[in-house]
Amino acid sequence: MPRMTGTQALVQLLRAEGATTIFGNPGTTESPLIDALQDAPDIKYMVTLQEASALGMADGYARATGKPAFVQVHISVGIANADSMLYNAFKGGTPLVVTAGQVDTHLLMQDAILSSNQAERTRYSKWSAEVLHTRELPMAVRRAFKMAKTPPTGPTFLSLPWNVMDEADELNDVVPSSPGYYRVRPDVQAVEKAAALLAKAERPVMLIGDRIAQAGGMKEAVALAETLGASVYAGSYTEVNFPTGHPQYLGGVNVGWPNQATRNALKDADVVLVVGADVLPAYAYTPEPFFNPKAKIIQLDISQWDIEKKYPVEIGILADPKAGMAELNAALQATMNGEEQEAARSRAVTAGEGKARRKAAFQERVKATWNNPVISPERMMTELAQVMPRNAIMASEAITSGGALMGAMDFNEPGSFYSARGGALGWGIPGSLGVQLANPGRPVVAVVGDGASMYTIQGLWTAARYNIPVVYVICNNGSWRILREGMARYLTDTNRNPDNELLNFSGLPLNLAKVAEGMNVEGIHVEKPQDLKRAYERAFAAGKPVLVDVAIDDTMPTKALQDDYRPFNPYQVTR
Ligand SMILES: Cc1ncc(C[n+]2csc(CCOP(=O)(O)OP(=O)(O)O)c2C)c(N)n1
Ligand SMILES: [Mg+2]
Repeated sequence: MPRMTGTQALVQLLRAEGATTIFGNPGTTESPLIDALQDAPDIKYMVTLQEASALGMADGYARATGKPAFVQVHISVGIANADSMLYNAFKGGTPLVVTAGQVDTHLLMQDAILSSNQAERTRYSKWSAEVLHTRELPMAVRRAFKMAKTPPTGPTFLSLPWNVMDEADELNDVVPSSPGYYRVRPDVQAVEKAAALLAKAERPVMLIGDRIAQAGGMKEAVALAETLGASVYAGSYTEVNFPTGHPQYLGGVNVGWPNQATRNALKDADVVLVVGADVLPAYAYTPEPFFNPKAKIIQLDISQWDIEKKYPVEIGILADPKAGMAELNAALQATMNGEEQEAARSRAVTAGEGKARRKAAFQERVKATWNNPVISPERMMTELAQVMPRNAIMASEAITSGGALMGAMDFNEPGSFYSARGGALGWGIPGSLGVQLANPGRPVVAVVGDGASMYTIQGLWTAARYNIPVVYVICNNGSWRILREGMARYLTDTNRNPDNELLNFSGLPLNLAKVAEGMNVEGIHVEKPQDLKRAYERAFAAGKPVLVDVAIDDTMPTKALQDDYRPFNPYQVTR
């Protein structure tokens, strides 16, 4: 049997798993792997200055490659720093193998400095463990990769004690996880029942989510939606689950603050087909239900947890979304009679008209704000769309400017759009670097809120360190605008002042161009509308990371927000 150290086995396993670009922020407990990489020039370790950046970068890389990415963070406290991005990966289902060093196991009983029960406290993972013996290391690494990539995908965690990495043992199973075969086909009976129900539906709505893109099922989603003539809404759209330019795609439903538009989109549906999505994970409670109580819900997903998690479901179909939608579409085509097909075609036309109205309304808004002295988000995104190369990939953490971004651009190809998910701020700066590393031949543009950028701003240094040519575009509105919008909604129908100065940067806007310069990234600060286009052009021509910091309008449509939303709120009781 070959004799080797834990670290030597880990290096071999990384190669065998194809994880030769890895991410980390090391400390002394991680010395064994850092040292071993001197002898493994084929494994590229991307150094970051903080663990959240390492996780964010790995997240972008894993999503864009479709394979688990390997991350090394520092013992205990490094996990704490990484936790926000680990939460995002866990919620969004990004396959990651996260590791942290651990003190020598002989010190665990002594409560050594920085040590903790790491496997226990890494809760945002599909599986976590501490490796106690060198001989177990291959099994543990293999299992970590296998669990990360098995749908529903997600992060796993291994705690690697120093002595386990240094000790040598006879290791005869240094072999990677097997290729996964995950095209789980649906139950035939469930498909027949769902097809029968959908064929008779008069006002079907399709609610789609990210596990469609993860399964590579965009085309199948389109085919199914077209057969059905359904209006399509995204419950989550952090990857290209459906071409945004398709006439039946009517946009994302606002799941954070359920508003009237969301209710209107869903309330008339008699059958709701949910595919690969968590159904409406709102964070603001409203007592009114989203769906018509008589609506029948069909849920197709590879996540057994999400099927029927909240709402009663007529038919739950546990299957790979791509395979499941293909079989459902075939069954539906075989089931629908001529009249039903005609009705579906006419529904599709109506949906397309609604889509055209939305597009026209956005163009009106672009026109109305074009010559404003302060750049509007609409102009900012429209000019970006005009300048960015056609094959560019978007990585977005645009927050309140995200609506303008989606209005100004279409994303019709799988892999052309990624955005932050899970809810923790800080994905944009490092996540886009991971996307770029996975797509060396294509331009990547990262659109990031000024507030969001600060959670992982040190990622810019990593961009400079490895000359990763992401074009950063900052939506600089001098505030956490979404918090101000949330406050306005919260205080609807009260006399309370929603303009709370804790929620803006108090007249001290960030100059992100200067911050970028401090991290060795070229920064361009833009205030005048007429300077915007040239700044974009310069950034895309640079062939290196550049940050364009765009000062944009932060006017709040308080009344419109309040008109649209009637929350339960404590002040209403005493009014
Ligand atoms: C780690 C973390 N901390 C705080 C929050 C709360 N939060 C959500 S959005 C937001 C503000 C985002 O501001 P910015 O990026 O400037 O976008 P804008 O709302 O101005 O468009 C904050 C602070 C969060 N989601 N995650
Ligand atoms: Mg902001």
